[in-house]
Amino acid sequence: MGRAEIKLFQRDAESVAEFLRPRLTGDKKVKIITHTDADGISAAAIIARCLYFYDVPFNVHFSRPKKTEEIAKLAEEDYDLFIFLDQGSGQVEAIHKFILAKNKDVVIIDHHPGNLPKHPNLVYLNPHTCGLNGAKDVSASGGAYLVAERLDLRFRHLVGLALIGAIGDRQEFFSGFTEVNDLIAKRAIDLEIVRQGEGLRLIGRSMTPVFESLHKSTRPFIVGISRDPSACRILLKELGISQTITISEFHPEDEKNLADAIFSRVGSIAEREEFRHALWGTVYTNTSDQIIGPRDLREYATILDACANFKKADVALAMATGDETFVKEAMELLNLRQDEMIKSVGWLVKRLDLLKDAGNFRYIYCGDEIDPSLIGESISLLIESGTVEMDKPLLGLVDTPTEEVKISGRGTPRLAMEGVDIGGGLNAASAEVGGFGGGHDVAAAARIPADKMNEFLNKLNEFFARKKDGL
Ligand SMILES: [Mn+2]
Repeated sequence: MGRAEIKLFQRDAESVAEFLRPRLTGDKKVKIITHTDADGISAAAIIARCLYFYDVPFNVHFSRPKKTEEIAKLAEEDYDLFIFLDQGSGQVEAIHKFILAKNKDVVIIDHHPGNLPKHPNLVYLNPHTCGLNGAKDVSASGGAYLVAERLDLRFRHLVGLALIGAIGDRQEFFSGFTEVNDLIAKRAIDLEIVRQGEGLRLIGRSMTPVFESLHKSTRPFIVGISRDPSACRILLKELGISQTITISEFHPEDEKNLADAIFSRVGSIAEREEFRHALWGTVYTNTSDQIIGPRDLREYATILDACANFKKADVALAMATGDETFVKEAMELLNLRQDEMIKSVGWLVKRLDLLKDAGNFRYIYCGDEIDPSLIGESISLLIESGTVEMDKPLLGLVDTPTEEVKISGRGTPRLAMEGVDIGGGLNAASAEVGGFGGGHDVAAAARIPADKMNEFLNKLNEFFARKKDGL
């Protein structure tokens, strides 16, 4: 991978811009269909801001990728142009059958794989058709941004949103961004629209007093600090740091001192790279006043996701399109989300006595202590807390109200490189006990009948053992 693939992707972005230009005259009505997460919201915000600029009437709809019958219904709506963001590649057949067949226009900006046949009324931008990796090299927001930039260089101040979407989709790695994301980040930094630095990566660094950031910290959950207000107070007092300023207002020396104090307080946890990188590393700061809300890009992505989690993606979109009146509500939703997550991950960290080693993976059965909708993220946060060794996959299991057990599995990029495929494992083992599941090599989920838990764990252990032996 490299220059040639990135060039192809940029050429495709130009084709989408060319397709859009004559359709942005204001007499065509546009429907945007996008995903309910930070990437989908950021991508929609970028395109929405272009449409505002050109006075094009439009409507934004948030949903999971649509089923065939839903696309048939969508085609009945009174719009001339349908823009699918962060989805659409997997629905091309239905899009052809129902929307293109009605002589309507379609744009797909997506980073999920799919079979994309050509049609005169369809253009798409997708890293998979350019030899790039859609899971890590670019998100839907990155694609949307490149299209916007080609429409008019004045949209360049939106570049922060491209990176917010990538961060939301966890496309930022210990070593930084890759390929198209890397190109976008470098350009944003060169143009001084985004500033890159090193610092504490705690959520809230640009908007919340440090005391709040610390005692509500889930990324990472800091043993002995998170959920312990008096420990936070003492720590800040010892360092002579005011509780009420934000981390971004710190003297650079204080920021380093606070990090060192935390590292020394957590003892051997400080040696776990998941914890180290979660606490300290690259931070990106938006400097353009065209994007309102938090300046820190990770914080921004977390807020968008928090809104989406409470089914308030419209609040997130309003903020991301520049409506100041929604910032407060978005921040409140972030607060609620953090309360929820810190309760779950706090419980996990406290009950590590329940953690069991199955041989080829570790697991923790939580009964009904953690909500099934939160277990996946909770396990990710448990890993970032540095309290579990990650030389093998980690699974969280919870009871559901429907007499099932939900399983969320998480690995690390290193395990994936060694060939550990959690999605494949959960898929195979759940199928063998009458359940279902799947996902990616580093993150996956499954559901099984409640009485089949032990059988499932044995099957999964065998699956990983077979893979290890190269069978
Ligand atoms: Mn995405």
